[in-house]
Amino acid sequence: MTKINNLKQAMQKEDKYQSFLVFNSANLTYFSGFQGSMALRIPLEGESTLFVSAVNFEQAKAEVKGLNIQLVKRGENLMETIANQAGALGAKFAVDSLGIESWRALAKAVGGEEKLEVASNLIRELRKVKDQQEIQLIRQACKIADAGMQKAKETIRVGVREKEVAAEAEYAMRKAGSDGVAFDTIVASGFCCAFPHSTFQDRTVKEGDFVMVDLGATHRFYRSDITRTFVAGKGSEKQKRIHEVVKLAQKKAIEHIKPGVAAKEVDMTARRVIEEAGFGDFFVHNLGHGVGLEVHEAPILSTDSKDVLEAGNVVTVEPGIYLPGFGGVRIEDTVLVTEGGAERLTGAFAF
Ligand SMILES: [Mn+2]
Repeated sequence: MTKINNLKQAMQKEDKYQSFLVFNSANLTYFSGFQGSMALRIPLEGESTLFVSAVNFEQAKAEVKGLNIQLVKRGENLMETIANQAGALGAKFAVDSLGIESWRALAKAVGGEEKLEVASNLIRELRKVKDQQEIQLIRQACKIADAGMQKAKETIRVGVREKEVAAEAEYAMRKAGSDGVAFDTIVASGFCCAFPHSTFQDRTVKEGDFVMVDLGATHRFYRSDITRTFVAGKGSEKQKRIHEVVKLAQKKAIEHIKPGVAAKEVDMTARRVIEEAGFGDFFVHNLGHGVGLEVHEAPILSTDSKDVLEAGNVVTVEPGIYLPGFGGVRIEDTVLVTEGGAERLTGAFAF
């Protein structure tokens, strides 16, 4: 229960919370290793309690170690159950995140909104730095994503439909052991590549089209994220030029990564390459984001990020150039920040 102890330490430093009440589903998985609980109470002292409804109770008992497991019966008010279990009605509670109606119900149960404080940042900071086991799971999710990308590459040809490429890639990932996709697979061709998140089209790939493939796998709740942009048939000089610029931007950014470096510096390193090539207006998103239990988490690689990189961070590096009406290129890998720099976790094949 190192993760829980780490949170207790962070709470001790703050010196104002009696308990941390966790509701966010990724945070619940993070601390319990289990998906399907309703809440977790982590008191400063003593055992933590996982609140589970009848539907998942038996599975939780079988799979969760080191936590009290409390059944929340059908019709029972979760917030009142938590408040009763927590006791100590004068105390202050840290909360990670809640919808507005649940927040009101919790406030009522503990005796006032002034007893609640949003402290999701404490958990954000913990989840940013992956331990060895988490890194191993992400590594495996990345390997599976590579298998999917390899299959996408083999499937892309003039005349193929976007959805067929996506289906083959996802099938390959399943066969390689994926628990599911990390997010909806994107296959975008031709002018659609100018939309960074194109999903609704089902174009038939034409000669000379860019084909952008963005996919990821999930392995025991941990995720991966990779993008490649291919050309069907023969590419033009302009296409090659754009692809080279994006590739160079990614390479320079990855070379810049090491512990102690500000995340915004890494974003700016890639952005500078693209600006110098004259495409500055067409890199319309952040350079990258953390990957773990969620496909978008901390740290963030953006121009206004306050994160500073640490060994154990896992981030994407994904520069792109998107030219309206023409198409676009994005190249993305999931990267581990190591003591010495960065290790690419995706991109095992030559694509
Ligand atoms: Mn991404």
